Amino acid sequence: MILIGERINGMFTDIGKAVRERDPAPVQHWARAQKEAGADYLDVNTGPNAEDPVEAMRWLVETIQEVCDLPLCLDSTNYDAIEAGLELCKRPAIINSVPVERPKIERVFPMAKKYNAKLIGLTMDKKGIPKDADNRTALAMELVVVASEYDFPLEDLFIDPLILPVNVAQEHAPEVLETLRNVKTLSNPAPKTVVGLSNVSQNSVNRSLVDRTFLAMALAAGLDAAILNVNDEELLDTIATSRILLNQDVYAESYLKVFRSRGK
Ligand code: THG
Repeated sequence: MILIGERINGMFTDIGKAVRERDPAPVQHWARAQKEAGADYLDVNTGPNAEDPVEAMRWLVETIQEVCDLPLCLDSTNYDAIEAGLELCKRPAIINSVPVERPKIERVFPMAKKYNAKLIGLTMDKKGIPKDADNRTALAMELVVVASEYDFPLEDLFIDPLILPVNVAQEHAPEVLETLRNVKTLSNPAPKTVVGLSNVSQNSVNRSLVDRTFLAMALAAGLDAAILNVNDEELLDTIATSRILLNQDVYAESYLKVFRSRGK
């Protein structure tokens, strides 16, 4: 599975402050720590309160790339900020994200092709996030059709069925799992799937347990990638164990150790 480290996000107090004060230390600390933990990509989000999101994104990308060579997942609703980040990225990035809304689609798909970026498409439109799997799947299908229109490779499209906090939107969780299963039947090749895992446990108790239980279920439903807390060791052990139980890795008594040494 593709691990996208969630930690460089202005939603976290230390990163929000670092962005405001242009202090590289916390950003570079988390870039190194997430790479060390086994991240494949780093999510980069200036946070909701960045004064000038375009300049903040430029600063984050440059600050990260000074100490870390991982590819980046540029996370913003501001496409000028995403494009400013793409211009600086040394390695092909992931654009995070685009909903099913025409003007946004028309801006983002050509941008993804120009910068050879992968793209996360959200199962939401102007009306918001549908409650049930059928309507989420219908929006995923629209994204697949759009990708074909733009001649965008389906294996570079990640469908995000948008998991919500279980304490306030419990009925969404099984619908997200069903959507993950459905997406794999939409086309050949099928698009990939991704979730922002920590959403599920926001404001709930025992967050790590909620995260890793949902992740095991999502992996069984075919999940390919997640934006997640790569520094949660039990979460990574759950991925390794799920891979064994889904017969995706060969069982060995040392399987946890083998998984944790990936990429090092
Ligand atoms: N889909 C896509 N992108 C996403 C999301 C998604 N990007 C953002 C988010 N959701 C995924 N990243 C996070 C990062 C942090 C948290 C949740 C999801 C989080 N933060 C603490 C909190 O709110 O409790 C911050 C507080 C703190 O500890 O300082 O939980 O779904 N495509």
